Amino acid sequence: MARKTTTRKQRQAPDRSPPRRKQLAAAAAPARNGHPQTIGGYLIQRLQDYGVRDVFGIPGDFVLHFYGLLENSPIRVIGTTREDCAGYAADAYARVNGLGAVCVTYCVGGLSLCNSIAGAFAEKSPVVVISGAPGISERVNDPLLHHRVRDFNTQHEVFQKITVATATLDDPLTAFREIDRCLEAAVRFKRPVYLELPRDRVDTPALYPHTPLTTNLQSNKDALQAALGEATERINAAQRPVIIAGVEIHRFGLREAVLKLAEAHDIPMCATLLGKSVVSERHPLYLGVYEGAMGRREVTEYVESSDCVILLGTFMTDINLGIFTARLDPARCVYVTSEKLRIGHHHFQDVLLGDFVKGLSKAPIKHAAPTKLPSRPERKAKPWVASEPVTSAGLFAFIDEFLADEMVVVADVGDCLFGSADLTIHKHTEFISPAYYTSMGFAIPAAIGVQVANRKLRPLVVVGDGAFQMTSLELSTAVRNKFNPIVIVLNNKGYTTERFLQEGPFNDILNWNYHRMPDLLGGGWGFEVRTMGDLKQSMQAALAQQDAFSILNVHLDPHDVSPALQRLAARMSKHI
Ligand SMILES: Cc1ncc(C[n+]2csc(CCOP(=O)(O)OP(=O)(O)O)c2C)c(N)n1
Ligand SMILES: [Mg+2]
Repeated sequence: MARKTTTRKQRQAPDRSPPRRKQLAAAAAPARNGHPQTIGGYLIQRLQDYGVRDVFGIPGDFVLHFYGLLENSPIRVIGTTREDCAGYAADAYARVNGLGAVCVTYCVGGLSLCNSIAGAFAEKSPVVVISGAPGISERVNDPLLHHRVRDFNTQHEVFQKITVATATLDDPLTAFREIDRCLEAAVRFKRPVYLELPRDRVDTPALYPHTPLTTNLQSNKDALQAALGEATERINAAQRPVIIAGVEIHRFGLREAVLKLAEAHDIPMCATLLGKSVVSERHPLYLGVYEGAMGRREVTEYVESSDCVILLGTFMTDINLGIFTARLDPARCVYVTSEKLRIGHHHFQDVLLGDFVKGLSKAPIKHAAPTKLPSRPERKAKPWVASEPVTSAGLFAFIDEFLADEMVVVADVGDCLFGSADLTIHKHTEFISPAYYTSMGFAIPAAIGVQVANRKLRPLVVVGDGAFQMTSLELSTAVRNKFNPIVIVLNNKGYTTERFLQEGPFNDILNWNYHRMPDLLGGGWGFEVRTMGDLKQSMQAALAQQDAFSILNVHLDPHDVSPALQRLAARMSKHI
């Protein structure tokens, strides 16, 4: 495949002499025109083969040469302010694009990525972590090189715990196959992988021409048939089957198959909080988010009284299940994920999620359409008075009215997550949040990742003041790249979610002038919002500002929370 090796970026690189540029461009390219296939060049080639067009990160001396290669390849490097932010951005990029990548320096960069990559692992988001490392030739006599922690393998060992595959690309005999193996694992398991590239191995040529390896996983035909037969029988025997679609339906590209299954047989559908928006929330068969006692009563009752609950690609997490308040009898469930297939109490092995879901959508299911679906909440926002102070409930009702088709809601952790659970997401895949791992600080860098992946999407970020203080400087990257997220800061003067569980001074934080971030960053538009009238005006202005980010500092009472959080907090306080 011919690959472009000169780009706009080359013209911008000011301090590289022409011969050096040529050398880098050749190394970034695959083997052709007599240039050798190198470890660094092959990695860049394979990333592109998997659809990665952008890599997030911060350089350092152990990865600088590889950065030079990236810069001279068609891949765009998006610099961030911190490595953990690069990880969140790559995670969100992966959720939109299918695969994401982050490239950092040894230990100081890599170890700073751990939390965001752990979140990507927990929530099944495939991110390729590339870390530079000291050269193999530099390690003779075990020197104490800068950034080293314990020994030269420390960082690699840490990442073994939070990724699905790892490799050190130190040997040209194995490096090319290892790249294939790790990238394949990321895509197959939808989890992060780790590749460590010693700096003196970036240009190491292959010992012989390497052809990319891909494996084609297949279900065991008999097991698939038996599972489909049993599931069909159960659904046919049921009076009120219901589907719960989870996050894996999105990750494995099975949305169409689930819709086909639901539509062909008039089976109503719910989503989980982590999988929210996996099916369009405007679909006539869509009931709402199922979250046990935390969710809307009508949805909970419909699901829990169903005689056949078909759980497709859902994680049975505590938050998804309303802190384990869900009452789902396994004997009445068909439960399938990429890791498990259980029908009632029967377990099946070697059946791929995709084969099962697609198979079920074509199965001879015969079942009468449900006579009555639970009513959906009245979508008409309550009339409000311009002078009335903004409340959490009022804010989310207002946002619900404002949501436009091209918007992606990116929710952080805290009341913003629970409040946004009740928003109506117009299309699919338009709700992104760390709803299971729940690490604060995800949303702002994730919004950057969304717009790097697809500039046409406009993130509507809902974030608490506490979470905002963790990673808000990543708005700097929005200014640099002329991105235009609309950021709504729920300024309740502290950690209200925690305040709800246990009051204490540790829940107080400094009240920043969030709306003045644009002064600091030299770009963007800031608005201070106290009343519903302010909210309307500033949202209209923010929507009109297409060329830069907007930030709304929404003052809320420190004890005002969404109804969903009230329900959840009541449950959680029983466990503390
Ligand atoms: C990285 C991280 N640190 C700590 C927590 C624990 N925690 C959960 S919610 C919360 C408070 C969030 O505050 P804020 O972002 O202001 O949202 P609010 O609860 O006020 O809506 C904390 C500290 C966490 N989830 N993630
Ligand atoms: Mg807060």
